[in-house]
Amino acid sequence: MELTKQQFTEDLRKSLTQNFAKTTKNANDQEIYMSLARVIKGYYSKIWLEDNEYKDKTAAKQTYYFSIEFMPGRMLKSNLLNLGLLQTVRDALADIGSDLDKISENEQDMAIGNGGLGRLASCFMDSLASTGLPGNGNGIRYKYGLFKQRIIDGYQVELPDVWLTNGNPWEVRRSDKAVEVKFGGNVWMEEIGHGRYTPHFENQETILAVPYDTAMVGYENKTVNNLCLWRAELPEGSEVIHPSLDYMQDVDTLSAVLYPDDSNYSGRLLRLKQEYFFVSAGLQRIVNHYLNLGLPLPRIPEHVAVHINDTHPALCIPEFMRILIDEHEMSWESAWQLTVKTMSYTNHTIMAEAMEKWSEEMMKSLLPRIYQIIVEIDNRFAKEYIPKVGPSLVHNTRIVKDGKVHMANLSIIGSHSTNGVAKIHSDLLKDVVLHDFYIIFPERFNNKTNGIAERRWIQIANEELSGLIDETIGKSWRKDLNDLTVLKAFQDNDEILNKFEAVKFHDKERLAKLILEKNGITVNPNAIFDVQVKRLHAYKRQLLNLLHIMKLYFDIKDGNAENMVPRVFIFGAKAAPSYQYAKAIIKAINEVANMINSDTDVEDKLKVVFLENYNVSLAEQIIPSANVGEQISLASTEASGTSNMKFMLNGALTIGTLDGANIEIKDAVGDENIFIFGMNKDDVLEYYTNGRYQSTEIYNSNPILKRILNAFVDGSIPNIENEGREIFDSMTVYNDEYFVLRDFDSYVETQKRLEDYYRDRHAWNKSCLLNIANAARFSSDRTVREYAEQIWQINPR
Ligand code: NTF
Repeated sequence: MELTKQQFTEDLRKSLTQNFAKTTKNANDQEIYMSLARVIKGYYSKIWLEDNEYKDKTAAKQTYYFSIEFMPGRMLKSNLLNLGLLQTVRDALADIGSDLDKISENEQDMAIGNGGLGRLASCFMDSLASTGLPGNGNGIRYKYGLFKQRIIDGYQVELPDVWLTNGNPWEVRRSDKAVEVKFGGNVWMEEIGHGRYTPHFENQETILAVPYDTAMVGYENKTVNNLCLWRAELPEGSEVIHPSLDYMQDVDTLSAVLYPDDSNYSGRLLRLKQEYFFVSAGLQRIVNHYLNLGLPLPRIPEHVAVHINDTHPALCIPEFMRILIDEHEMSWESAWQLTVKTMSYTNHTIMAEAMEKWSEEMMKSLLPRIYQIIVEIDNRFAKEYIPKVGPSLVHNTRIVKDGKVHMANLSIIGSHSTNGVAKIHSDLLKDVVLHDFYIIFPERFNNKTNGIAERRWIQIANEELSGLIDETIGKSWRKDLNDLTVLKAFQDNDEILNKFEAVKFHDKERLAKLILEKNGITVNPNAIFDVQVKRLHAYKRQLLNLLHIMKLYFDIKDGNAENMVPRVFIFGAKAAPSYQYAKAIIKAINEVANMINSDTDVEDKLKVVFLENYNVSLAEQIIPSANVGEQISLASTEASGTSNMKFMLNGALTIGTLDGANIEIKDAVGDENIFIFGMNKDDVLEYYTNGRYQSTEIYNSNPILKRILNAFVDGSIPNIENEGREIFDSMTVYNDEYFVLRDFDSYVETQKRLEDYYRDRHAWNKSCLLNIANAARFSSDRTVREYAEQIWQINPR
């Protein structure tokens, strides 16, 4: 939008006076932030209103992306960038003696997600708006986001994330759009003639769902979509009949906390309540809005697509059926057709422990009507498909069995599309994990490789690099990332390559400063910055990284590292609070870090840094400065990964396995520009089928590994008596579930190759440039366009 510095400064002054009775001279940074946010909201709200009117007028089909997690991070710069105001506001603030970066730090990260799944949802929100696609989010407004991590004595300690204390300036509470969501009680069916039934309910608990809307502003266009987050409250009128304390507490806890488990299914009643809560509220609002437009219900799939992001919102399927049948008297057959046409589903993991399976008992007592509908869906599925595909396939794919409701099965049977998030992952779904479904519904399966919102991950996170790209190839890449390919023309131009190297060096200096401030560790910006940032999980194998660090440390101690290129290993990772083993690894990383960083023999050859409280904002500071991104999960276990794409876009080289999107990154950049090691998925599957892996054989026959692992239990690494034992046992007694030892040698060799390559500055810089130049296919703009065309059938404005 068009705006002069003067006009903006005027608006900010007004806002400061109106909201805080302050001037630009005596306001503090928090007050400036709040006032600024309100001014910005004022600017985009006009566009928001206009786009809503446009959407209503055209009644064009819209997508609703249901996700129990979102992780937008800070909104301020993102909104400024997308409105085209970043520079104007930066300059205007500088004129009044303020600094945009500092002001921005007063915004609490909106961290209502765990990791990859939630961040992907937010990248999609940015990309949908920025590609002009009508696509909205639907989720929960948790009072407490993902815990804040402190590291105390090397241990992870969790503190509550009270992100709403100062208020959230971006959200709009819409009380008039509140709906009721009902739980529990009894349901019985009354026959109303012609073989039709109507349900009756008693003793239900009613909770009011109040939506809070946040504008998702498109990049320099006219689109503003909506992220709708629901809060649980006492229903109106409940002050008349005095509610019990238990009930009031129930209402309060429902939308209070995000479950802090990543890739792990909890099975707790409150979680099931949360799932139904945001699903029911979201669908009610969609249907109400649709009917208010005066459109006929049987045509709803022409106007509405509902996406189920992982299985947490799978109750969309029976709830949509309930609304159509019970509230709008539709026949089962018609309702089912509409439901399958409207719904689509993404699977994000093949980890068995992440597969949601609710106990029938729990489902029946919490959601009696929904349970009935699920059973009916299941029975009809069996009746229809046993004659077509035989009893055994149907048995394997049934929704209700062994006393459990299988949510992935429900999601596939009740939708028209099931996709994985990278080629290898989608293939594994078809060939292995969901093979039986694939035989029954081959046309439903497809792949949508993940992507990242380039605006946040380079334009905002790396302004200096963005500026250099502008200088080199012009600015068109900011609108269309495909234009980055023009950079290929400069791959042998040393003058340009040196400029890119200089930007990386500045980024490293900035991170070095942050590391000194936060951890009190001095790191050398000339060292290789080698980064692994992601949730802590055994399958992601942070331990493999740590074992390699120990190897380098012993090399130094033995005097075998004379010519080593100095390295700084940087970690960021939260562990689920109940995940003992992951926490043991955090402790081990921190104790190894202390040991190495304080050992004067090491000098600055090797440093190890664990940055606490990894989140979106910290990622924006860390990723630009990486030389190397670690993507070392066991092949077949990481569905896609998305930090791999962020590193690539910021000119870091990947060291990784043939897993997730690493494979597609390798295809994009070529073998020379990525470091691949270890087993591939077929090697892994082979071990699974023949069961022949014996980690102790490797332990006993590999003296280097033996020495490293022994250090975990013989006191060489101080202060990890219990954790060291747990890790040692996992590698030996418990047979190393994720084949860390099996991939160790290959990893070490590849790290050595990488180090040698780093010495060749021309070759290295060229590879970095080619990573950036080939990053466009990992833009989430590309991903959402594929969803829009192939699954949702929605069109850009
Ligand atoms: C994650 N899954 C996968 O582990 C990542 O590989 C992937 O990049 C992201 O989803 C986004 O697709 C999860 O977070 C969960 F919860 F499904 F395990």
